[in-house]
Amino acid sequence: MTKTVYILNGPNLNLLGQREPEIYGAETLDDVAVACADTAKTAGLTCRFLQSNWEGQLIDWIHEARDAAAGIIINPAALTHTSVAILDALNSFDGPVIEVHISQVHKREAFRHHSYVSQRADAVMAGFGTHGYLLALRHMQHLLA
Ligand code: DHK
Repeated sequence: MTKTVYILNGPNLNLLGQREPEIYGAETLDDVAVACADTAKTAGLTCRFLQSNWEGQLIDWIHEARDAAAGIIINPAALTHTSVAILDALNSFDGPVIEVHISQVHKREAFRHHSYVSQRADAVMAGFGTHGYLLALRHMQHLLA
């Protein structure tokens, strides 16, 4: 049976491709989901790709992943910089966690430089555009081998 990786996306990422394309690019979140499914298949993994604008929904999916997933890739979007609750939920998960940011957050406003999630993440991707999700999946393959 293939291992499942949850790929979780936080607030406003449903608008990917429309919102600030000069920062986040022209690809839509559906494009990213298709590319992730493809890369996961090549890597011998199954991915469940999810997005919510609601912090509680993301936390419920992290709890679900405790039994259903071998690893989590998460772009918490703005909740990266504010959510102790997402950090606490990730601390309840035993497998590898990779944090992804499409943009290079350290080149941006100071409030984007701190991440609560980084205190739990085993690896962090920032500034690779949407390709960062695919690199994260490849690294997840390595971590789960
Ligand atoms: C996405 C967001 O929506 C921002 O709030 C984060 C992140 C950065 C990204 O680069 O994917 O600060």
